[in-house]
Amino acid sequence: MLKRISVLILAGATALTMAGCGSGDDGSTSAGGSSGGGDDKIVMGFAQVGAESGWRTANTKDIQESAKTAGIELKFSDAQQKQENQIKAIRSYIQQKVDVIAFSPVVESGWDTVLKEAQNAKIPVILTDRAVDSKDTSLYKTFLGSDFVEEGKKAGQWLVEEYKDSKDDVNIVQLEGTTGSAPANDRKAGFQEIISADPKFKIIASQTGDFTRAKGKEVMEAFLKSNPDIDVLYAHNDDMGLGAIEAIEGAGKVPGKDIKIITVDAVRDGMQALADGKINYIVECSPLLGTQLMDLAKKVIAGEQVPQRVVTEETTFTQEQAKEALPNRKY
Ligand code: GYE
Repeated sequence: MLKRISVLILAGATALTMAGCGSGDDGSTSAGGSSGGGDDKIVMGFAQVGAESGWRTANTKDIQESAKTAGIELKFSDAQQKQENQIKAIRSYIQQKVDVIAFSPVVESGWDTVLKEAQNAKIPVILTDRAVDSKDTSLYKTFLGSDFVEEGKKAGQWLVEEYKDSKDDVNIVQLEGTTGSAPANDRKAGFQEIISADPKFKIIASQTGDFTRAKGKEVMEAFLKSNPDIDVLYAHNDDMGLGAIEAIEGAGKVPGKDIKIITVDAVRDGMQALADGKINYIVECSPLLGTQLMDLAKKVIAGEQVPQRVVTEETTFTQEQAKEALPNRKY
């Protein structure tokens, strides 16, 4: 009984804090259950990008599990890689008066209006995984995710090292992520910065594969048809790389040997292909953002100060390292 009372008191305190920070001007909060979770539970609206890759599937699962563990009620939507769907989802979370909105923006641009709407409704927003290019950084509380420029640089550094003794041109094809997305923009820029130090590195073709396996295969088939002499493929994620491997094998070439392959993510299927010698190097990008996201949400709702940027820690994998890491890989 006592326990129940103290839970209620705590819940009351949380509800008050939530009223101040998130649930609008109705001081008593959610008597009618408008936030959907009763008074004692934080309600988070999460607008996910889609289900385009192994990374995304792992990310979604981790967020759902972490919400449960943290005792946060999660309203979840999948935008199928379309910005308009994400905007709709965010508007519906605003209408439902959730306590906090988190989302992983499909593309970088075009968010100011809807973020302003959330701000006017006093609902804090947390960016997860991908960034927005809004000038007004007060539109979101914090941005949790990887440094994609750094990932691109790591990919470039491996390549420079791999070809350090070669004087010949190195013909590179690039499979870009979703056009306009932060990881596509930044992984391209970071890679370019490193390889441009030596003119022998030539990007002979570069096109989006939308972060999917099917598109990666399709675009690689086209690359192979128009470019007989490809030395290296740089794919902005494992899935596009895995699709490209099918195209390369279909063209009678040996992935990892005839064409060297660098990818980003390090999901299980990618790591398996790396261990099997079909990929040469993977730059890790961790999808396990859930626990940190829930912690940040609690802090933001409690009115605590949080850093504007929280960068995920990541590593890289060679073929040998992939063999070692695979048995314990969680996703
Ligand atoms: O690398 C890719 C996914 O935004 C970091 O999106 C994420 C990227 C990830 O589709 O596989």
